Amino acid sequence: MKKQKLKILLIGPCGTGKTSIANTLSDNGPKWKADGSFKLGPTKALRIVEFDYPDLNVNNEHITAEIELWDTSGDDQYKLTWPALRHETHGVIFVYSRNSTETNRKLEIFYNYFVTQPKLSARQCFVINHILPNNESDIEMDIVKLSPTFAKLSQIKVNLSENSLKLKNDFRVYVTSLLSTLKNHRKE
Ligand SMILES: Nc1nc2c(ncn2[C@@H]2O[C@H](COP(=O)(O)OP(=O)(O)OP(=O)(O)O)[C@@H](O)[C@H]2O)c(=O)[nH]1
Ligand SMILES: [Mg+2]
Repeated sequence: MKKQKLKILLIGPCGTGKTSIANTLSDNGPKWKADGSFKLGPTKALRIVEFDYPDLNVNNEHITAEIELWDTSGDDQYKLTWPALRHETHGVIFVYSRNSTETNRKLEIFYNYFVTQPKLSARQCFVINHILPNNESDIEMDIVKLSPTFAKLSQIKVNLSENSLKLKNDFRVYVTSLLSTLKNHRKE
């Protein structure tokens, strides 16, 4: 069966659950605990999680996707790593948890740097709205819609504590469509 490597970035503001999502998708690494007995710490710059998706049907061709999921930190202090992050990237997944002016501002900066500048297409992107429980101090006063840039991207809303299987299924669909998009790019 044909194999294809895919470098996929997981980017978004700090504390939106990127590491939690990466660990869920790869069935690996520590998970947060619903009873609060374990919390994930902030990612230091980057971790790369590798796993395979065998036997994906991409326009009637069977392909094993060898996925490198780059679980990045949302902290601006690691901006120096950005050129390495976007180098030869096939796909970009944006993660956010609450709609706010600040979230929009950050997502726009990420989109411009990781999608517009390297000329990726909207079809190579995926947006995850990760529902995290708000605590009192966290309640957002300025709930705003995501900017029009994001309206055209494929988007899901997920609550890992209720339905992590949905995340896995939607990710599989995204990977299959990404492989198909890359195949079409090569034909052009
Ligand atoms: N209740 C709940 N908490 C979660 C969930 N996912 C993550 N958390 C907690 O939310 C916090 C942030 O999650 P992370 O996955 O570390 O967030 P991140 O986007 O990787 O953050 P950075 O690495 O700092 O950019 C951690 O304290 C987690 O334990 C979830 O699905 N439900
Ligand atoms: Mg992290």
